[in-house]
Amino acid sequence: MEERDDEAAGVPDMTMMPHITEQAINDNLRRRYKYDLVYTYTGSILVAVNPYKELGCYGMDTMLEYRGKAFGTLPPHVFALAESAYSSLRNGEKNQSVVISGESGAGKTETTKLILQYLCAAGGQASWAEQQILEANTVLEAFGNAKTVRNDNSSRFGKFVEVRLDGRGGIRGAVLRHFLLERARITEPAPRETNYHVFYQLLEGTKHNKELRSTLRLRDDVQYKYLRPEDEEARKGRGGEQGKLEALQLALTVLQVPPQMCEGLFKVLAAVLWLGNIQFQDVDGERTALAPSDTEAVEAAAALLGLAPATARRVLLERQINVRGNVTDIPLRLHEARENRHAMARALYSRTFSWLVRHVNSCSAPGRDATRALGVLDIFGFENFASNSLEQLCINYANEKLHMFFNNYVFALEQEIYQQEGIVYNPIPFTDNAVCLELLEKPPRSLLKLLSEQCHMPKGSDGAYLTNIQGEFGEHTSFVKGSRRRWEEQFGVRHYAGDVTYSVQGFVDKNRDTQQDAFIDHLSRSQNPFVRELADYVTELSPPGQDCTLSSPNSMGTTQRGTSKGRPTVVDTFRAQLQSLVDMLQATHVWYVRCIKPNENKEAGKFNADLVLEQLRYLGMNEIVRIRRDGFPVHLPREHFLQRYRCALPAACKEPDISAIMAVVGAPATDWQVGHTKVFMRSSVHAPLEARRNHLLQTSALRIQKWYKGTK
Ligand code: AD9
Ligand code: MG
Repeated sequence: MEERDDEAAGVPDMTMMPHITEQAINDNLRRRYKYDLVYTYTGSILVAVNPYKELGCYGMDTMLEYRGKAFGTLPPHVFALAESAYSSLRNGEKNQSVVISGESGAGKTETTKLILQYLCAAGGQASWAEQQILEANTVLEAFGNAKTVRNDNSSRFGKFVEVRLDGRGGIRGAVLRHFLLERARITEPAPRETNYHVFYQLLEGTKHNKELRSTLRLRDDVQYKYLRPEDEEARKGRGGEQGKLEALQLALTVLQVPPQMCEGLFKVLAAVLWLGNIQFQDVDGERTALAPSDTEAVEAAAALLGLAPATARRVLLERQINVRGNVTDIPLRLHEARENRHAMARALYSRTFSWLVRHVNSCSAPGRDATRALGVLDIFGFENFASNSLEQLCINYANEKLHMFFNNYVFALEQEIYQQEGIVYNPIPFTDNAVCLELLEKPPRSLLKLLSEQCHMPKGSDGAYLTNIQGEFGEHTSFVKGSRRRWEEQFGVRHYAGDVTYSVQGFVDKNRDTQQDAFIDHLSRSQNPFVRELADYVTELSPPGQDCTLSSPNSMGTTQRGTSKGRPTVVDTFRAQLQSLVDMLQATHVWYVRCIKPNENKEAGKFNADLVLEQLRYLGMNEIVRIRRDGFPVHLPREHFLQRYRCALPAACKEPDISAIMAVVGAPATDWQVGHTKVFMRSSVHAPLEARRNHLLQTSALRIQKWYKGTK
């Protein structure tokens, strides 16, 4: 790192820049990045550029430095934001939440961890509840993260962690919600990508624990297909698995998973690996058999799942249909049997993930006195791949929804309040994504609604869905018809972050997500107690706020075609979950962290200005900086303002008065206004007021201490 020249190192708060343009914002971030200054404010919004290296600024000493300090009094840092949210909560203000956004690899998950670490440290002595919150993260990362081309530790699910506190600011527990675990990865990781970390941790860790290895029937000389052993490229950059299994086991212990359940859970993971190795062969075009030379995989999977081998064979080779109460076995064809086995593996894994989340929630459940909440949202960023499916549509829909929420919070509501309060301001236009969101979700007819409708029809198909939406939305400004060549397979959506083309193949099956009921039924009678628990609940269709997963095509081996009218589909559940998330965020004070990815190569010190510009554009940073500069983001009711800052006035001043208080910190008249009921300020006024108040409170506390000692 070069020696720092403060002027060349840009400004710490972009609302202080003399000229606001995309170029100037980009340039400011670049200058700061050069000196490892990865955090920059835009008023109270934190912009974080991924350093891709250890910065050494996250230790306990730094945490202590930020403890109790008002926002803006120290250099920009994620701890300053965490501290502000935490102290607002302690001061009795409304519940707080932090929304972290950015594309894959931008640093959302690392930011989430830093915020949680800060909160756990701020709560004072490390308590059991704090320990559990941090360990829950170890478990979720092992089961929900994987190496992708964009990120070696990519989260393949969204999460909202709500830390609950008591009235004194002590952490009493946490509540976790998760969204859309990517299921295709369990059976088909994309080229150059890996399966979930936990599989590799298990294989590496049991090399040193022969007993566990033999219990799990894992073999050194067997290659597990679900791990893409042939893909050298995928394994590059992996490693560092040593000690991870022990860490995972320790985390499970802290989370009070009983040893018997732990073993059961590992057995399910091993069973998933063996399921991937089962070989089928065609009998006569109609029926399928297991390859006679290779019985080990089936036997191992059956034993690990606690099923009799004959039962396992039956669910692998046949499906059952239920016609008016008469159950008939129908043999599966070769491709059906292969797909059915993948569906089993995905169901087992995603149910295990949901089980873990529920378990974490039950064991770190906050007590009744935990009335305050500070939530952190780490949700998948916008995705646009060479081929996009229903998973991407859901992810991008979530981003549209949060973008709308952000716009509403930062621009629309803000300007509405100015108007109501009679504040003089220059209206700032912003890119509104309401039209796209309407196309996606507005009842009665929208892309998602029509998809669910299609799934309720016994003969519903991807093709019919595509024809429907092309007819319905052909003229919609946010709908892009597929190119003439791919007219029968694709459609596009004009998202706020760019156009995305979706391939419709598999939409209907993924959205129905029907499962082989017979398999689940057998699981409920397994010898493995953990497996019995997995059979107990239906992850996919649980009520909003619980779990939601999305599977790959799975039409085989089911007793049901079509989904009855009343049964919610995957997108129905996801939509309800998102809405409940947004409603909840709406009731809180929201803090924003915008993570930026500086280059595509996961490289430290490299700032690709074009790549950053693209992100700044779709994040609408230009408008954000302007509204934060020209607007008055801090509003306090007059009474509250006077009560809070009257301490800044000399004792002789009998009648507290807003202008007198402002004069004490030398606030220029352009930086604050008094509305009908509230005082409006820029951060440049609010920060020194807070600093002055803190300083006065501290000195008077010291004086009281001295006086008290003197009286003894
Ligand atoms: V994804 O949408 O889950 O694929 P994220 O969550 O946005 O993505 P993540 O937080 O996982 O990205 O960060 C990616 C990598 O960047 C991490 O594994 C670290 O190697 C690196 N990173 C991110 N933030 C920091 C940081 N503050 N300090 C050091 C960081 N390294
Ligand atoms: Mg992540």
